[in-house]
Parts: sequence; C-alpha cells; structure tokens
Amino acid sequence: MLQLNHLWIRIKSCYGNMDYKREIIMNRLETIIDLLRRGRAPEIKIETQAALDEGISAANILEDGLMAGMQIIGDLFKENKIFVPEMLIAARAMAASLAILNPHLVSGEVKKKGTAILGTVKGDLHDIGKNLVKIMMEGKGLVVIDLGVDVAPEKYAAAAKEHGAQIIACSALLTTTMTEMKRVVQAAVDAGIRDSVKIMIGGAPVTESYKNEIGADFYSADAATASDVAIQACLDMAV
Ligand code: B1M
Repeated sequence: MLQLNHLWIRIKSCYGNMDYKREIIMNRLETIIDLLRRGRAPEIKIETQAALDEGISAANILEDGLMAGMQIIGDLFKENKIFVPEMLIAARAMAASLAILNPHLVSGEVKKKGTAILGTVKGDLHDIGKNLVKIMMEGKGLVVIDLGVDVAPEKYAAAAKEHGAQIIACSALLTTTMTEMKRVVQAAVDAGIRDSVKIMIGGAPVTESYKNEIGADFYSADAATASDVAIQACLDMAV
C-alpha cells in the first residue's frame, strides 16, 4: 500500500479537487494497479472493462493505471522485493488489460500511410512497450510488420527490403541489449537500403544522444510520439 502513495498524489494532482466521481476513478485505477501487481489477468480484464464503462478514458487507464503500476513493479524488482516470476505475471496481466484497451486506443478506419518493421532487439524479451508502439502506429495508419522479440539485426533489414518499408523501429529495455541497435543501422547499410529506410529507436534506457552516437534517424520516448514521428517520416519520404 505504501508504494501506492505517490500514485495517489499524482492522480489527485491530475483531477484537482476530489469529488464523488473522481474518487470512483481513483479507486478503479488503484484496483487496476493492485491487480497488476498481483498478476491477476482474468480480474484485471473485468476491472479494465468496468473502468471503461465508468467513462474513464483508455489513455487514462494506460498512463495512470498500467504504466504507473509497471513503474512500481520495476521499483520493487530493483529493491529485491519481488523477482522475475512476479514481473512476468505482472506483464501477462498488463497484456490482458491492453487487449481490452486496444480498440479504444486507436481510431477507426484509417488510410494506410506507410510500412514499419518493428521488433525488440536481439537478446531482449521485453515486448510490452513494443506492443504499445504497434497499437499506436497501426491506429495512426501505418502497416506494421511485427517481428516480435529477440530480433537479429539482419532480420530487420531483410524484412524492410521484403516489404519496402519506410521505417525500421527498434525497442530495447536493457542497457546490455540497446547496443544491438547500432548493429541494426549497420545491417541496413550492408543490405543496401540505408538511404531508403529511416531507423527509429526507443525504450527506457535509450536516449536522443544514443541515437546520434549510433547514426539512427529518430529517438522517441513513448509510443504515441513514436507513431507521430513515423507518420511524419513517411509523409516526408513520399514527397
Ligand atoms: Co525486465 N528489466 N528483465 N522483465 N522489466 C526492466 C527493464 C528493469 C528496468 C527492471 C529494474 O531493474 N528496475 C531491468 C533493466 C535494467 C537495465 O538494463 N537498465 C530489467 C531486468 C534487469 C531484467 C532481467 C535481466 C532480469 C533477470 O533475469 N535477472 C530479465 C531480462 C530478460 C531479457 O529480456 N533477456 C528481465 C525480464 C523481464 C520479464 C520477462 C520478467 C518481464 C517482461 C515481460 C514482457 O515484456 N513480456 C520484465 C518486466 C515486466 C520489466 C519491467 C518491470 C516493466 C517493463 C515494461 O513492460 N514496462 C521493467 C521495469 C520498468 O520498466 N520500470 C523491467 C511498461 C512499458 C509500457 O514500458 O517498455 O519502457 P516500456 O515502453 C515505453 C517506452 O520505453 C517507450 O514506449 C513505451 C511507453 O509508451 N518505448 C518505445 C518502448 N519501446 C519503444 C520503441 C520506440 C519508441 C518508444 O520506437 C521504436
């Protein structure tokens, strides 16, 4: 319960003075965080739907429920209070909730604006952020070829060539795997497609200066920005 205190303060600051409705919203988000922490996938699906039915926006549930909850999970892991199995079941619960949120995060029919090759880099199994990037990109009208996790550099390049993609998008969550992104840039050069494809990188340890260091084209801090940047890049390349 103690770990939730900072979140309560954040939710309160988002909604201003408390009234009945705001208290309901806070209770729902707190329940979602609690279910995430306990890895309760079936219950979190029901609670996510209930929160949507209550009128809480999908973006709000994602940001102040799921992502805030994952931050707490990460902090507990760092403090050795939970271990890999607990992180894993929390991740499964997050995926279950995201499946309910997915149709609400994206807009309806959209004209396809370009193609992106997406994946988590070699040696890295984290896929929740990558999956969010996929949801947002598809929602904004990109065709996304999702290569999954643990993707070798040559595989990104081969897929970009095969699908005539404008963007290669790489996610990494570990300081030990983000170095693979430099190899992705080199693989695009080796495949002879570097001039026709933009390379975007993202994930918690990745930074703008790392992007510059490895010669990638774009860094995005979050999934929504990643999709905006990718769409703009496709528009620019079409001119
Ligand atoms: Co791992 N893990 N994990 N883990 N895990 C972290 C990342 C860690 C920070 C935890 C910690 O110590 N506090 C730490 C990394 C430390 C470091 O390198 N700096 C860590 C570690 C150490 C490990 C292991 C090595 C643990 C071990 O085995 N001893 C191991 C590595 C396994 C491997 O990959 N080879 C491991 C394993 C796992 C699980 C498998 C158990 C599970 C992942 C399950 C899954 O993904 N299906 C897991 C989890 C759940 C986490 C935490 C708790 C949550 C990650 C997450 O999903 N966050 C994480 C701690 C934390 O993040 N606070 C942690 C929610 C997600 C929405 O955020 O992915 O950051 P994120 O995505 C964001 C942005 O980064 C951005 O957009 C999203 C928001 O909109 N983004 C992009 C992401 N990709 C992008 C791409 C873009 C643009 C933006 O453009 C292309």
